[in-house]
Amino acid sequence: MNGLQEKAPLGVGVIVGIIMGSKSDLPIMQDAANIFKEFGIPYEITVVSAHRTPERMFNYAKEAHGRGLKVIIAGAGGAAHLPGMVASITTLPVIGVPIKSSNSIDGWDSILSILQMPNGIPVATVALNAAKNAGLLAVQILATADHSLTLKMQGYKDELRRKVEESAEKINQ
Ligand code: RP5
Repeated sequence: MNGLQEKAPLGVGVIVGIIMGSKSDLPIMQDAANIFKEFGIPYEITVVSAHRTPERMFNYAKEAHGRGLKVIIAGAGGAAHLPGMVASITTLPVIGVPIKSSNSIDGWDSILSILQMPNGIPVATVALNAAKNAGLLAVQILATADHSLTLKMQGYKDELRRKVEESAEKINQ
């Protein structure tokens, strides 16, 4: 695969869109895709730049709901306007992933660009580079209308607990 088109065909069963400002964001954003693979959720992943392809961004956000998407995950770094601008166009929930990219000063620029949205246009902002948590949050949003996903998420959390208890036991020995 070329890394940016690994997905079901557009509009066929895809319920999550992962977008990012540059192909250079892919190593981080891949963590979200891995969560959807683990949970068996059809997703698409592509590059949409707010600054370099504003029309592509507008069309993506405008058409997302009609194409059947339920959640959008948007990652960007530096002057990271993609998540907020997409959120301003669509009624879908948007999860923003701040990325410490090559043009980031220290990552705070990415975080604040995505986090400090004006009233009325929320973006659910996860931690720096935390695309995995963005994926998990999207699963939890989808699980509110899908009991089988709730059960899978419970299993995921049970496994986290089991691992911590196992490591605590090892340290105690
Ligand atoms: C942002 O600029 C992108 O999201 C990326 O994080 C950053 C650097 O992009 P490239 O110069 O690597 O294309 O818009």
